[in-house]
Amino acid sequence: MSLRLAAVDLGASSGRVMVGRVGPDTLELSEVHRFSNGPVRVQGTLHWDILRLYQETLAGLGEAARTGPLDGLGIDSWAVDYGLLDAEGRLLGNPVHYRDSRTDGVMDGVLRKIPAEDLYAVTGLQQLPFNTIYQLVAERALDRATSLLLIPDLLSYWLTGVAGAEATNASTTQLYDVRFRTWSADLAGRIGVPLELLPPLREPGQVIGPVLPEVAEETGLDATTPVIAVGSHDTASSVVAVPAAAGDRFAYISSGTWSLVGLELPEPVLTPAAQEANFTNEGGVDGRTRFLKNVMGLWILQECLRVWGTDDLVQLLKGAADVPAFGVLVDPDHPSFLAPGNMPARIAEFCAQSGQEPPTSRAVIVRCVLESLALAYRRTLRRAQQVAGREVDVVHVIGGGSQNELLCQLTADACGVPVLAGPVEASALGNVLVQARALGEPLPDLDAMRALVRATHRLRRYEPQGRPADWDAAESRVFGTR
Ligand code: LFR
Repeated sequence: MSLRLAAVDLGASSGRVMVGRVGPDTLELSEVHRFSNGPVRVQGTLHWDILRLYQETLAGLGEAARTGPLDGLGIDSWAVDYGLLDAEGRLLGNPVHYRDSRTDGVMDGVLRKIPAEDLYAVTGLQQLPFNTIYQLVAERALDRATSLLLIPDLLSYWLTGVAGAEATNASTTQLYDVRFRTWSADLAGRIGVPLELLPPLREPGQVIGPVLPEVAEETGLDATTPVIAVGSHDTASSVVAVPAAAGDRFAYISSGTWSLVGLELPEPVLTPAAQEANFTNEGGVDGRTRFLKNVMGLWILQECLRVWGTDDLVQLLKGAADVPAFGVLVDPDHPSFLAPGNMPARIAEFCAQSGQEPPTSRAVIVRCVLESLALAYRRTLRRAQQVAGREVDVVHVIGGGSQNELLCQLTADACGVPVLAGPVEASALGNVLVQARALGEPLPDLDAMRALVRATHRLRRYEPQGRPADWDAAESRVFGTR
């Protein structure tokens, strides 16, 4: 016997609906619908096209229903962004994209009123300019809103009519008290957000409700199909699917538009050192802590491809593999790489300002991005281990970036430990695993879920090569001795 479950997994550059089959020895996914996603600029503001995302979700669920009856469905997406609803439950405008410039300078203003130490002591969150707390300070429609729903919660609300806030994603808002696992009334009050705006919290595994009759009619789903809260933050779902064995000393890199680099811990680390290093303590499934940092990720490369008008990554990677190592390097987390735009030009600019010859060929630019990412991974992992007092023997690279062989090899070389790459669709796997448990599949804990991922997915291993001293030299070249 196995369960048939739909995972709706929305990333910043693409979304997909997958049908998963989960049983005692079975964990299979098949993609039934894939669609593009990205910012839409309207009169100077970057939005998400949320109604199209909903429509694509319905289309995907319709495809899924055509493959046979479903036992449940769950939604995960990127974090921090939200829709505001009025008293009748209607959406007040298109959600704003976290890369929009409305938050420029907002963080500094808030930190003058709320000391960074106080924020960290309560939320344990890394400072990113687009955290929900800063978006809300910049929000214009706040006085008309009665409820705030994070993106996956908004879509679940449209599917079921039931509002709520799933905890792993709520933990990314910087309004969530990581110690007591509740909304922070104090922080909300201090930025002028009424607590009533924030809906009741729910845990991954909770059944949200059956799909509405109109949804059943449009998709062909059975009207009793439950929508289940999963780790609705995509990174929380992908960490569920890290194929580590019990007792392994592992780190992970959830590699997509962002690279989320860190450790899984039983408790948050709220020390001054953790704050200083700007590590986040995001909530994981089963109460785990995702102790990690955002590294800019494949975003820079995606934007290069967009500007070059090509999607032939394979050819570009071939070229980059032949470029000599340790040429041009950048700090991928430099704020100039955050907003959409001409990344090749911004890389050239970074090089000019740091006394390097700006790269002209595409191959050199791609090599530069990948080596710079590997360097940032190395630096982040070292800090994570120091600050959390843990050692790591292996790095699991999961998500789309696990298919990038050059990046995986560079990551192993830079970090000086083996990389295990895969699974690619980690978020969707974590999504269906949590649903399966909610519906009674005997997957008592994360170890059991991960054992099933290991037993059913082939991983690729990369051994570290090259000289560690070269990476030391590269690191001090880019970051100084900091
Ligand atoms: C990855 C991710 C990151 C989050 C960023 C913005 O898709 O969810 O975890 O920091 O997107 O929401």
